[in-house]
Amino acid sequence: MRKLKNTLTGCAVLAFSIGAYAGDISISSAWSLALPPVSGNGAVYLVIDNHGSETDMLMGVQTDVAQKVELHTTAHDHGQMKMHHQHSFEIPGNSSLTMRPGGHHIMLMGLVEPLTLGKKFYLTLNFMNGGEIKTKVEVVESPPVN
Ligand SMILES: [Cu+2]
Repeated sequence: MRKLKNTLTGCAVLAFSIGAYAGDISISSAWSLALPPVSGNGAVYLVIDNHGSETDMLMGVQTDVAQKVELHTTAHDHGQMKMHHQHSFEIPGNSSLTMRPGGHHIMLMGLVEPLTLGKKFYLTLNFMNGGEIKTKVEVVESPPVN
C-alpha cells in the first residue's frame, strides 16, 4: 500500500511538470509558431487528455495576446485546405485530442503582441465538465517532433 501511494504521488508531480491538470483533463505540449511582427493571426497546438470515462467538451479559450480566439478544424475542400470555425471540441472519455497543423487548432485572431521566438504566454481553456484550465504556451521556431 505504501508503494502504491508513492507511485500515485509520483504521477501527480509528473503531471504538474509536463502541463496543466485539473480533474480528469490534462493539457500538455502547448506550442505556437514564431511569426513576423506584422502577422495578424496565429495558432496554438496542444494535447488534451481526458482521463475520465465521460466525454468532455472544450467550449472556449481566452488569452491576453489576441483580441479573439476561435476553435478551428482544417479540411480539404476542392483541393484547398480550409479552416472551419467550431463551437466546441469533443474529447471522449479515456482518449485524447492532439492538435496539429492541418488539423484541430486554437486560432488567435488579431494578435495584440507579436509571437516572437522564445516568448511564453497563457491560455485559459474552458471545459464543460473540467472547468477552467490555464496552460502556458511556448513560441517555437518549428513544430515539435513527437
Ligand atoms: Cu484557423
